[in-house]
Order: sequence, then C-alpha cells, then structure tokens
Amino acid sequence: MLSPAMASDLMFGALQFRATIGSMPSSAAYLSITNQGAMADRLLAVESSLARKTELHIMDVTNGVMKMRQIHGGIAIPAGKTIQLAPGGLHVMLIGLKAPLNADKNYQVTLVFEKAGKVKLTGLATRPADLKMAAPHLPDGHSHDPHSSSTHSMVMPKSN
Ligand SMILES: [Cu+2]
Repeated sequence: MLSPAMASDLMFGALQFRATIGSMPSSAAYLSITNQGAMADRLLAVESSLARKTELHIMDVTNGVMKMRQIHGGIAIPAGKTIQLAPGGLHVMLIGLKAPLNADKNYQVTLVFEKAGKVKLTGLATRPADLKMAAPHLPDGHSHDPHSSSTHSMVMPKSN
C-alpha cells in the first residue's frame, strides 16, 4: 500500500490551507499528525515560501474572547498519539502572505521535526466555511479514524 506522506513513524492527515478572501495579509494551515512509533517527536517549526513568516500558534478562549498566541518550543507529538491542527485550536500561521491562497489550489509547507527532520507536504486551500473545526476528543471507533483513511480527499463522502 502506498502511503502518500510518511516520514519515519509519523503519519499525516490531509493538509488544508485557509483560502484567503480579498487581500488578507495572513492565513493558516491545518493537518493532523499521528505518531505511530514508540518515541515521542516534536514539531519544532514550519517553513514556507508562501509568507514572510511562518509560526506555530494556538487559539484559546480567555474571558470569552478567542485569542491566538505563538507557541514557543514547538508542539509535542507523543508516541501513539494524534495531534490535531485545526480551526479553533493549534494551527500553522502564515504571516505576510506573498500572494493570495486561492481555494482549490495546492500549496506547500515544510514541517520541521526534532527526530523525523524535514517533511514537505502539499495541500489544498479550502474555503473557510468548508474547513473542519477542531474536535475536542474523538472517541475510539469514531468514523473519522485517521488510521483507516486511505484517501487524501478533503471532503469525506457521507456513508448514510
Ligand atoms: Cu494564528
């Protein structure tokens, strides 16, 4: 079986960029990272030629106000765990876009891991309304099991 994106023990869900509207100066990218190995890894940084600066951010709610802040020291990817970067939570922040991110076009970023090294990934820019929000915790056996997914399609057809 061909794995579309696999580096050492890391497996990646579909990379999604937030498509820009008008002349938005910045945007974000999302994906899930699953560590199938026995050793913890760490997402240290993300590199991209799409923007002047690329940072790791987290969104959280303080006094009812959604705020985002930069994460220093990277994001831990514990062994056997999946880390979700999704709207409303962790994300890759693209600051100072050099060009708009057009919906349904492909763009590229390079993830830099402590152990796995550099991993180049390509993903589609998706209209903000079509982006999946961060799910707090998916129970086991949920239909969105990242392990069973052999598709790299952004939109999963509903089976019911
Ligand atoms: Cu941000």
